[in-house]
Amino acid sequence: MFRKVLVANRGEIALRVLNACKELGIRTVAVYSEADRNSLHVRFADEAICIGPPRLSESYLNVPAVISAAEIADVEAIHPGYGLLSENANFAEVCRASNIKFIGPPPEVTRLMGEKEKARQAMKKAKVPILPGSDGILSSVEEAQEWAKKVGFPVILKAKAGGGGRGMRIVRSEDELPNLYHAANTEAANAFGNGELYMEKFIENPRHIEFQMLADEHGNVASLFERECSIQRRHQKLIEEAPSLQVTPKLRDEIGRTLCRCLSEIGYQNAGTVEFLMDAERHLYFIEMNTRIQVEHPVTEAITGVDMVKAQLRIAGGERLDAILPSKLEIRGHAIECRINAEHPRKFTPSAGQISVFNVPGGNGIRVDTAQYAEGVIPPYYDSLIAKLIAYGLTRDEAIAKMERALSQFVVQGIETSISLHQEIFKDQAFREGEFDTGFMERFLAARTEVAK
Ligand code: MV4
Repeated sequence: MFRKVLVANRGEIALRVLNACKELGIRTVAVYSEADRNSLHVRFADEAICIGPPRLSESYLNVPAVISAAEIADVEAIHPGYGLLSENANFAEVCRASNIKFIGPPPEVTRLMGEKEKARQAMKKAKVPILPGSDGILSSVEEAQEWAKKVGFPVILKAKAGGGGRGMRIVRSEDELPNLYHAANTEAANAFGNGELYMEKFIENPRHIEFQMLADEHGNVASLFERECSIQRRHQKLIEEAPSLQVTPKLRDEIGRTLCRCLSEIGYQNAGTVEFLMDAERHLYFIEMNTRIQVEHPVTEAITGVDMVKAQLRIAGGERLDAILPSKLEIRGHAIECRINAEHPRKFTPSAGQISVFNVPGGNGIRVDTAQYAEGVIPPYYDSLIAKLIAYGLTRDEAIAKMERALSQFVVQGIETSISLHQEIFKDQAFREGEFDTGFMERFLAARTEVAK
């Protein structure tokens, strides 16, 4: 196992990774920006190195600064957490060139999955179900029209370099296509420096379901089952749960097996998430793959009992999956996560400042991942996630009851948070019955505005 690891992140995930290192007896090095001097990830690491001013581009995204810190501290590996440098293949290549192990997949695989159309073709080749759509990149509006006729409207244009909802256009009829093609093309060229587009059949209000995978460096791959992530607003997830009520044991097993074969063929390594859309007939279709640990990994940890960050470290250290995982992975119980954000619960405007009161709930079935504390300061430069509240029960109803109890005991004063929004969602009948899709939040917020009038 590694002697010393650098954690190239901040906030709750930096703390989560430090904790996993500690439990494995690995020495830890934190990096931090000038705005994070008093952060818990700095306090709890064995060593901490300031890598620059508050702005992300000058600190946490500054590759030479991060690599210099790793060399000065003489670490053997870097864990990137999520966001920031976690899906940057160039960074993983610089790590490799500097003889530092990047804890994640090889840069070649990260690059393949970053090119969404190539990822789609790779999945198709391995018999993972994909949506009807173009075979490769569209070379002109004319070619787009031909594919749209074949696939049938509505279709969606997506940027090859996109993801997370940027550079997409829904096209509902032939006459709309030329304008929307040019709009998507221009937007993608400006946002990603690459305007190339592909096309898929558009699914109206799908559910968003993702499979958690772990792969070792010896060709072994395991599925840690799915998470349901449809409760989101503007591509920001708010609530995730596992397992999904919509996935039957048969479908779970089929998709899991197919993905294991597929990722083994591709040479995937470490943790990864394969995203699917589910249509009204409950069919799953691959859309993209995330090559990092995700925010919502604790719900999978709760239902499988696997410490996924420890698994990441051990995989990167060369261990085999059969030494890391139980002999038979099984789902036990149900877990739900609420992302607590420092933002106005109705307006969604970010809320920076100093926390005065911070009471974290606990007790049976409750887990809170946070790097915040009373008198801590939320800087205005970074994302608004301040805590993840995870409830676990033997049934979904039990997890809901525990979550509602814990939300009522989570007290944050001094800044605004999304806690009251979560409490309202948990009162919603459709949510409680599991009757929701990716259109849920828009409908929920529209109905709430009506009531407020
Ligand atoms: C789609 C889709 C419907 N049909 N693709 C949005 C983000 C990106 N990861 C993929 N997205 C979508 N792709 C087809 N063919 C609808 C969405 C989508 C969505 C997907 C997952 C979670 C939330 C979403 C919210 C709006 C649209």
